[in-house]
Amino acid sequence: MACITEASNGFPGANGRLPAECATIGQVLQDNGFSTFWLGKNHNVPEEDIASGASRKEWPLQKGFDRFYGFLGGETNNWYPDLIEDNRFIDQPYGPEDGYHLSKDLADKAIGMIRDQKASNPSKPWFMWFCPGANHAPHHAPKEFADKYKGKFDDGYEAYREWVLPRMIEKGIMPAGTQLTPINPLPADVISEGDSVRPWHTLNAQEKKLFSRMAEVYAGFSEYTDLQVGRIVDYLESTKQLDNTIIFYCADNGASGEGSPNGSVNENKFFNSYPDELSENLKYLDVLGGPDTYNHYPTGWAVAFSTPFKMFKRYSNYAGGTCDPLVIHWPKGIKAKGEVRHQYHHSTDIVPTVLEVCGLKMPEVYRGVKQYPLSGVSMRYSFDAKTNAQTQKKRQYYAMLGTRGMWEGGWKAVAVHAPLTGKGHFDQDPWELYNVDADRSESKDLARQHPEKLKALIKTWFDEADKNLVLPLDDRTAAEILTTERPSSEAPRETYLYYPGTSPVPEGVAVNTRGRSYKIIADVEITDPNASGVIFAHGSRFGGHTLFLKDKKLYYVYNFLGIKPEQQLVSPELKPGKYTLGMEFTRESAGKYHESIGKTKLYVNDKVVAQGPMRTQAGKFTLSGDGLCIGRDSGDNVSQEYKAPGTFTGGTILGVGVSVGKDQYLDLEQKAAAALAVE
Ligand SMILES: [Ca+2]
Repeated sequence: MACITEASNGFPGANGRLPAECATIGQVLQDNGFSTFWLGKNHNVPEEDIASGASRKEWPLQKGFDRFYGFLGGETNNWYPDLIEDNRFIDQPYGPEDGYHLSKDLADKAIGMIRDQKASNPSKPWFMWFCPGANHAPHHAPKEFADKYKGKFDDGYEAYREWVLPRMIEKGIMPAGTQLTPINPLPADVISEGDSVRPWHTLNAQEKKLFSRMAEVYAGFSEYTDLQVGRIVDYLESTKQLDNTIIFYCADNGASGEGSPNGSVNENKFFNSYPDELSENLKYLDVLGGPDTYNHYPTGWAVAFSTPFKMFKRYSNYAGGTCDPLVIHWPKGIKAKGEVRHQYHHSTDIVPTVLEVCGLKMPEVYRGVKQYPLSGVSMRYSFDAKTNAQTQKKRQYYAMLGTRGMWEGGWKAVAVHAPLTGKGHFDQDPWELYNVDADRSESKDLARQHPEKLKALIKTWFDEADKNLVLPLDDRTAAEILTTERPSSEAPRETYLYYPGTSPVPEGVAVNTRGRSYKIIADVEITDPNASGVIFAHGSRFGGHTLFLKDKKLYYVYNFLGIKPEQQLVSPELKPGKYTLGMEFTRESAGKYHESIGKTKLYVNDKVVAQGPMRTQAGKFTLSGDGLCIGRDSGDNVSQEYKAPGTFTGGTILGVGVSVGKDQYLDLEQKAAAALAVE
């Protein structure tokens, strides 16, 4: 788990699976009589296992959790989430038009799980890991929550940093004397352009308006989710459980720079290495944060919301990428109220704290396998410690996507390297040195003054990297990592057959049409002259493709990263009867951003009924959710010509073949018909 499961590279520390040497906190607590609940994000399942028909081995219920309600993967649409309940995919209980938002649904289900437990097993203690989609992208907030922050960010991100740091110092969150760091701290030959910040004064009026709104939406998303968490706390209080419940409240993600210098209304462009355009983004100003956008603010806000530190998420070397506030609340066990603790700690220290508080030890052997020792230390001592007391943590390494850092005894070494650059040359990276006990924001590089200290810390980094299976380092670009083919229990095939009535097939295991020619062939019987609906669909309004009947005509729509207009081919009217309906995309060249450029033909039986130029995406349609469906379009709809789920009616779909092989369409038509006939 050196990185996200999608970036697994096969080396022992990065194969995207929890090793048998690492029992989870769920397994340890479950074995000790706790009920265990997990809600929200679980990004620990390998992509090939995120499918209805796939192995459940790495799913939360097999990892020590009695219940699960949430999504598998890095993020999901908060209006149209990709939901799993326990061990199966489910459709969302109601839609955004009826007030759905994932944060709210998760809070409802969290309360429901505790109630269920109290009804049947009231004597058992419980453990809950609650991880909403917030504040990860996409930044989705009910409009009235975003509107509460109208005008609050109009002065820009530099002004926000200057405003917020004195407030942090005044509240004791940051030590007095903490310095602001530059908004673009890395040299031009290190940083990738997409991670740089455009100074506010260089923006035009429209950009300022759009960027401010993006921050308002983010703030609204945060407050809305906080309110939902508050409902769980209220429930605990009203049922007299709050006093003896220990709550760790923390942002798991931190401020993220995935929005690029201009922000995005469709973050999927970032994952396709396709640039955002201001004129395109401005069209969405009034609906930002709603179901029409898959939005992310620009890098300037990521820096501002990481004040006073340098950089943001993905930069494991600087505190802007790693440091988060953590609140621990436990009325019965902590005498202090509303106090601040400055002891350095790391997320690896939470499990040891939970175990100590519960009077438990990590087992040395679990299910016959000798366990790796826990890498963290308990924070229990800090509950009664003085604000500035010495930390009991000795050292902590950092590594992510080629970036790395080493904290030890109040000092920190930082390799000057940016993630996802594909630059490599790790052995030539300069290192910086900070005395973070005296300089929390890592503002004064002391590498020249203390070369021996720096050398020792770099050596410690290599010791820790060795011990924790960190090597080899990997700084390939997002597009390179995400589109790398990985070993799979199902080898890639030339032809994929899909059927109606199944769960959506997630993109990680579905046919890969990226960067190549492909054909879709459906065997359909139309019985009603007004038959309509989706035959084949994959993706959402932010990118995807779909074959459907509407107004008696066959449509093929390729939605390129949500950029309007949709690319459409439409047939003449069809009468009832048996048909082979399909399309063929022939890739001719690569565009500037590696998108495929080519031509598409629409077929009714063996006749071309429409054709035209088309471009297709270089990267995936979604990071998670909105899988491939037959007979409907799950989650969010790919085309605005219909509304999800767009269920097919007025006929029968026997099956749909998708081919990425070299066969001619007409040969394939016969082959697919033969294959489907025997299913
Ligand atoms: Ca969909």
